[in-house]
Amino acid sequence: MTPRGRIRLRAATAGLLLVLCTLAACQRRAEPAASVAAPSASSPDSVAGAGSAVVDAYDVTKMDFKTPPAQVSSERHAGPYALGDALSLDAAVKPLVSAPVKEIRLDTTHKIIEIAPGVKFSAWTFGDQVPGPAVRARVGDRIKFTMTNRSDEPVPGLRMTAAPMMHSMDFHSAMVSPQDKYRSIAPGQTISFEFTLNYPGVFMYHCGTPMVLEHIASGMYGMMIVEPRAGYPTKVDREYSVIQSEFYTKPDPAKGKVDGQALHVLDSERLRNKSPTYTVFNGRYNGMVDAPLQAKPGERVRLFVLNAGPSNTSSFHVVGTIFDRVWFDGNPDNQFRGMQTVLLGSSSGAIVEFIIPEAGSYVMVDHHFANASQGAVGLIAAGTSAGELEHHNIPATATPTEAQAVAGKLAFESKCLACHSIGGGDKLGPDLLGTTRRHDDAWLTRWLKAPEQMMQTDAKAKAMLEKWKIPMPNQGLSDDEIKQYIAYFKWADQNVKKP
Ligand code: HEC
Ligand SMILES: [Cu+2]
Repeated sequence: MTPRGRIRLRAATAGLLLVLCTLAACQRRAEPAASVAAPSASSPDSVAGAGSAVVDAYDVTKMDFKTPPAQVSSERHAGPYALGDALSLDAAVKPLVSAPVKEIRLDTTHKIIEIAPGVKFSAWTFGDQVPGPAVRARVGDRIKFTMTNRSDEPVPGLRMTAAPMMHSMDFHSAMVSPQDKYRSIAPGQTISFEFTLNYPGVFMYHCGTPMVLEHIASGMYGMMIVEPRAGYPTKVDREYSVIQSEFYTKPDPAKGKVDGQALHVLDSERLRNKSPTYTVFNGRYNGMVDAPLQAKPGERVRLFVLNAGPSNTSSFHVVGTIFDRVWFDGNPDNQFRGMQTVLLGSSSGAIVEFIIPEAGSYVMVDHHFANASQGAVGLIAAGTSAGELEHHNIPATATPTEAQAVAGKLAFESKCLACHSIGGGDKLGPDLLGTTRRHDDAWLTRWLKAPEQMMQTDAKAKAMLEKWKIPMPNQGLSDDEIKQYIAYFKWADQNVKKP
């Protein structure tokens, strides 16, 4: 075939494809819930032009991209760090406020937060909290945003603080010039800008000042929920936000202390190696284990999930249920049904909805279990106190709520279940129910640290080996892990009844 012939053939194929695509689009257009690829701004939507009555939610010619230049002033705001009735300060997401203009203020601060019990971390924040407050709005709403850089205000109760510095705000829900709206402002300055929300989603916002990695890892992120113009197609009983993020910490080299506890600062070595010390939900190690989200059996729960990163991926899962719907990036047009997990890269979001099938304590985890073991665990407590529960995988074992014990239970289920049960009878090794009555903490610690040594030196251990014949292998446990196992065993000895 001549080159010219080839081109002609290609043109014909393209034409055919175009016709097919248009037909397919027309067909899809007949279903109101379905979506159609957005036309480019330069070529108007040919399908809508053909007289279709259904409105295209993605008609870019109807979107609003007009926004005046950002205003920067040296006015310093002195009131609350976060303002606006579209904001939710904790995991319970408030209902949508109907006003089409949403004024929000998120000031930046430098603050000491507690990531885990006793781990005080020198953080940078939006709205004086990590994560920053969740913003809730809907497509078509106008966001009027203001932020004062208050990073130079002294941290209460602490003489030494992180040096004041430039900060900025980058909303993934906006379509604006980054050089104008996302510019960095100095301590004491205030920036204001506005924009209209054109796409629904669960969007990240974060500081965009270089090194962005450090600003996000220090706590400068949050979620903006943008509902579709007509709201969500489902009705739910509960709505919560869950933000996963990583912390990279080391004890302060200057040996700073807060309330008598060691101050922790950003570890830039770990940060570059993507090797966090904590991976958490809503800013705290096992945070929602200590304060579970509430729901009732039979209820439908909607979680707004965001992986703020900065660098790792989340495989979000809820033990005990299946996601009836997953709206990837929080847009109902990106729908999956019957999902077990949702994979979220850094800054990806999702809405997941599910039914609570029966009374229980449903465990939210990053199913990358190395991440879960760093604190990305939470509970949805549904209709029963945790102590009365039975775990589905292990009969007669309830779920504790205290953080150490929960971590111990998770670790037990992954490392010890092959040879032990708790209250379920002997396996290769003894049933461990009652082990904290048979042995004190010091003995258990020594045993878990080095069973092979104990079997040579300790009389009790020698007797056990004689009875059980096979020696328990050294499990290579760290001191922290050993504390968690013992916390779990103690909890079990108080809460699990002998069957
Ligand atoms: C390969 C099998 C095996 C695995 C895996 C194992 N153990 Fe053991 N464990 C034993 C055996 C067998 C004994 C009894 C002593 C002996 O013979 O070594 C024992 C004894 C114990 C005891 C003392 C029992 C008592 O109450 O008197 C504790 C506590 C214990 N194991 C904890 C653990 C923990 C925690 C893990 C997981 C991190 C674990 N074991 C993993 C086999 C195992
Ligand atoms: Cu910043």
